[in-house]
Amino acid sequence: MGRLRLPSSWLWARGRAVAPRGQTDGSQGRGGSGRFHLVSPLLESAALSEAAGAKVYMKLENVQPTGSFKIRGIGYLCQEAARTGCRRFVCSSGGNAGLAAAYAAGKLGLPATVVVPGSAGEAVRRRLRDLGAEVEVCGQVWDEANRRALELAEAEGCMSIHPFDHPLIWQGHASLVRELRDSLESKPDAVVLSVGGGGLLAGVVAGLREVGWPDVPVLAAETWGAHSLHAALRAGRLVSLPRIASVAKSLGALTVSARALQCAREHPVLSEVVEDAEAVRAVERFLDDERLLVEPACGAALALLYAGRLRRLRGEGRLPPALASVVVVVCGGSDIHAAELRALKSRLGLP
Ligand code: PLV
Repeated sequence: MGRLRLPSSWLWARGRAVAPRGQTDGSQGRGGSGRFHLVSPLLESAALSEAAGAKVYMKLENVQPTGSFKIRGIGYLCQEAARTGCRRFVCSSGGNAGLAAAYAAGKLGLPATVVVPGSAGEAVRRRLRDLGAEVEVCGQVWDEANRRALELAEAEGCMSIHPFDHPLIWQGHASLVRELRDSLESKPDAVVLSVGGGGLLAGVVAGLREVGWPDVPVLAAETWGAHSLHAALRAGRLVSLPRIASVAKSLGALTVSARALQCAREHPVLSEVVEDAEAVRAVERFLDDERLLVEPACGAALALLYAGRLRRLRGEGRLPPALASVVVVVCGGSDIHAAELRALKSRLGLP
């Protein structure tokens, strides 16, 4: 069966997948199985607002089942795959997409194999097994694990659940923007998020168009060493990084998806790259400010606010001089704990 293809009954309209009448996009729940993600909290952060010089709302995706936004799109893709006859999921993942796939598989009563690179921490591997998934470790970076997952997915009844590159994943992630529309009084002046392979970016851009906010700029954060979107934008085409040289392992896709690059061309997307140290400092500061522990992958987006990038972009005229409100997607991540944060700080020579 191999890689899941978009069911032919789905339409592709203005860059987004549209379910035919009678099907839903995962937001409302379907066929008794319901959606797997929560409507996540949207909270104002005094500390981030102070740092950014604008009112900052946090979209708290770290409280989703399995600890990240991934369950939105992956949960939806898995539901659709099960509906179209899939009997086993095979997911390659830096960790969080695999956790979402394992969780969705459990809900759907189907087995899952998750292939992770050696860089995925032992705690994540254990959590995957606790969720009932078979775990295979292959290669050092996600791209190598992905090649192995595609091989495994060739088996009868298996489907490959890609961590970021599928229209149904983007459609599922777009639910995040529909929730923003439902809870904010007016549209935000910018959305800040992290980019790995670009699934979250593609989903948020799809959602912004869908709710009639096509002019809201997206600040796309990456770390140096995992800056595949930035490199592609600079080159004007998709390029592969030679290796992943960042502690933000969940952002570690050597090549960003074609859809992410296309989004950055069709939508106002400002690509910003931070140092690992800035991302890790942001993780620690966020823990102190909001008492929430997130991965460096998420720290990259927070760092744009803490390190004054928003102020700089306004100064450069790349964002309007006065911003009423900004939303930061607190994408979360499970591959972090207190000892890991201490280890990261010591590795980066941070006090
Ligand atoms: N992580 C993917 C890809 O890893 C995974 O397999 O879990 N923030 C967190 C906490 C993430 O886990 C990820 C993706 C991202 C941000 C970036 O999301 P994307 O890939 O949709 O841009 C290699």
